Amino acid sequence: MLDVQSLTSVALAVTQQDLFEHVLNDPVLGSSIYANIGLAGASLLFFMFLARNVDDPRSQLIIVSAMLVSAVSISSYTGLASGLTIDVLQMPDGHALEGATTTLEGSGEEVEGTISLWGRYLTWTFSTPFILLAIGLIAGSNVTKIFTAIVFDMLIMVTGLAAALTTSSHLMRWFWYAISCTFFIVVLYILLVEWPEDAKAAGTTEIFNLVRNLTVVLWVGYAVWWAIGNEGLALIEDGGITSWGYSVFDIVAKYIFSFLVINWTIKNQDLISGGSSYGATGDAIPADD
Ligand code: RET
Repeated sequence: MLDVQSLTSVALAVTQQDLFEHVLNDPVLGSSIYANIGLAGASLLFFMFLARNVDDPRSQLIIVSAMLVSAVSISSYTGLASGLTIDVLQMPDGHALEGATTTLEGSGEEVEGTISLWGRYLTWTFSTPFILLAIGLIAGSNVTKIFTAIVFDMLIMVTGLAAALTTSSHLMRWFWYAISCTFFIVVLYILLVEWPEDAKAAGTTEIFNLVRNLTVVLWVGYAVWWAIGNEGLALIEDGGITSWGYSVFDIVAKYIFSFLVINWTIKNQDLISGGSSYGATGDAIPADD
């Protein structure tokens, strides 16, 4: 039998279309997403143009890696824009936004919960490894260190996603956050202690320091922003402003970062080159030059 309570909950269920329209009709939230779809697309085309004449395989690997950051980004922001990878989540007892409501901008309907752009954390799992691969290759690091940095990095993002999606207990949200930060320390150690020595040996210290510093400062910024944004302590309660923070970090950590890497690589192919057969796997290995 259908009672009044279940009727209300049916009426209040947030659909994907509600979320799509919410993004569309909230200028702050919407612009934080649409701007990045445009920027990611434009960067991809621009990087393709810049690198059109590069034929050294190791330089190409660094460039492709940097370009993949934008390729993942356009997919990530499309997920958010379509409402596929966002939700209105009801925060557990003890969270600053426990019992908060959100007005859906499309329908004007008020629903319980706060907006979560959880797709960001999901897709960072696929974009940030390419940032680290590019930095590790520039530093001339070995497979062990690159593998370690990348796997722990992916775990940062997956556990960050778990922190965002856990609604059962406030403590468990922060426990996930603490696990994520612990993995982050591993990545920071590699960036700050291991790779500088490798970069020195490779003669790439200058560009390494530039992109490494940019990365370390911004990545710490993401972690702090999560803690103070609507999903953490909610010092910033608004989902749109929280989202713009990440979007600004993304613009520097992805597109500006990639431009610096690609532009430098194009000009320093001699230094980066591992020979024309670098990475070859078949019998038809061209003669080494
Ligand atoms: C989270 C929350 C949990 C604790 C930590 C985090 C770190 C996130 C970082 C994100 C970097 C994202 C980039 C995206 C570009 O594509 C998940 C926010 C430590 C470091 C560079």
